[in-house]
Amino acid sequence: MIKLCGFAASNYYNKVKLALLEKGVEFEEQLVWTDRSPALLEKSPLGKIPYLETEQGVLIESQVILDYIEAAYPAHPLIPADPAAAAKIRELITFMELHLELVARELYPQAFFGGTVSEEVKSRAEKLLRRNTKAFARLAKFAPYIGGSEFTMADCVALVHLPLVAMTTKIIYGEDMLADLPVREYTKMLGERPTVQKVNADRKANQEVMLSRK
Ligand SMILES: N[C@@H](CCC(=O)N[C@@H](CS)C(=O)NCC(=O)O)C(=O)O
Repeated sequence: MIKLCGFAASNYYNKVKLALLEKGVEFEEQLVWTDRSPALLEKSPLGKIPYLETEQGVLIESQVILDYIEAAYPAHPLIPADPAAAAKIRELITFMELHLELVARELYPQAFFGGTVSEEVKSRAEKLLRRNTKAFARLAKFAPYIGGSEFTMADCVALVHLPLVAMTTKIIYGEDMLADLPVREYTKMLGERPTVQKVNADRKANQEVMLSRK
């Protein structure tokens, strides 16, 4: 059986977990912290999670993992069959990860982990996030799902990243840069799905464990 490795406080871990739950794929979970141990680097060369253990070997990078899962388990598709519609879903995913999450990630040490981030980094991220959140507002549909009328892989991504980006900008700049978008309503709507409830409950439990380790 495939094994999802990492920890449930991670947005990238939960993106994969939600997709597996939505598709009804059987999987195990293994708790792995990012400790840079040789054992971890053996599986995931950058020491990042999630990674997926399959019968054919280990896969890293959450989007690669989702694409593998989609191809290996075609039931309950999370990507439209039509190539153009599928590309629009992937466009949203790439946009959220490259232009929102990865930029906001620079700020997480100060926003969530008691560290500090230089003024230079904050100011560069602010410029990018102001521009990128405006652009995202033109792409995202919220109708009611992020890419339109169907739940897709892009929702597995939006659900885990958008609230984090909103919270980070609020903490660091005193302003939720996604406030003009219906992120809260969207998150609430998705929160009615049993799969999302499971992901959220596991995330909260793991966050407590994470805090107690410090
Ligand atoms: N591009 C990677 C990002 C994964 C990632 O950044 N994971 C974080 C946890 S949310 C991590 O492992 N951080 C530890 C580190 O970078 O050393 C993916 O999509 O899987």
